[in-house]
Amino acid sequence: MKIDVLTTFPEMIEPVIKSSIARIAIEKGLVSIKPRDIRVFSEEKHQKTDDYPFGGGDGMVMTPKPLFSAIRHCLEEAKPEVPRIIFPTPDGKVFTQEMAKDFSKESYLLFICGHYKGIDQRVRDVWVTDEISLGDYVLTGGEIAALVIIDAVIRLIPGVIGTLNSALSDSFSHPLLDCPWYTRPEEFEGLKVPEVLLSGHHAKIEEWRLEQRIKKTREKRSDLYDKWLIKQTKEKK
Ligand code: 6GU
Repeated sequence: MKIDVLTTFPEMIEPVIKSSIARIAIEKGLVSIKPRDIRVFSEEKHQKTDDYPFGGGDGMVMTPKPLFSAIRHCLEEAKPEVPRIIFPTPDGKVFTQEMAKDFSKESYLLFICGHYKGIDQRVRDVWVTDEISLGDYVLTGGEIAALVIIDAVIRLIPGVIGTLNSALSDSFSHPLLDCPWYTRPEEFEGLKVPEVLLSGHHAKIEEWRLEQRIKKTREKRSDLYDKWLIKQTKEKK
C-alpha cells in the first residue's frame, strides 16, 4: 500500500511512523508512507497556504491552489494507481473498524491534512472521496487524525502483524468489548488473577471471558450492548 500525506507539518508525521506499526509494515515492504509539504506547492510569498474566508468569520481557510497542485502531483507520480482521497475533519463520517477494513484493501491512500477552519470547499467537492471524523471533539489539525487512521488501517494489512487472529479478535471486530487480560505473576502486591484463568479448564475460561465482555459492554457501551442483544435474538430465531 502506498500512502501520501499532504500536510503543512511534515515533521509531525515522520517520528510517529518511525516508531509505530507503520515502521514494521514499511520494513516488511508492505507499505510506503510519504509526508509531503503542501507549502512546496504554494506559489505565494512566504509559501502561504491559507487566507481569510469569503463572507467573513474568524480563522483562516486553506487555499485551493497549492492543494490542487499537490494532489495532481501525487496522482501524476502514482499513475495509473488511483487513490482514495481521505480528508480527516470533525464534520466527516465517524471512523469505524469497518472503514479501517475497507481502507486496508486499497493500494493507494492520499490524506489531506487541514488546519485552521479547514480547507476550501472546492478541494472537497473535486477531489475528496472520504471525509472522516474521529469523534465529536475538535483537534487542531488533521495530522494526528491521519496518523490514527493510518495506524488502524495498516495493522489490518495481511502480514503486518504476526497473528491475524489478534487483529480479528479485537474489540469492534465483534459487537462486544474485549475481556480483561492478565499475565504473570499470579499475585502482584496482593492483587490476584481470577481463579478461573489458572484452572486450565478451557470451556470455563471461555465462558468467563464471554461473561466479562457482556458485563463490560453493558456498563460502558449500552449502544453496542443493544446491538449485540438484537443480533443474539435474531440468531436464536
Ligand atoms: Cl478527523 N480532524 C480534526 N481536526 N478534528 C477532529 C477530527 C478530525 N475528528 C475529531 N475531531
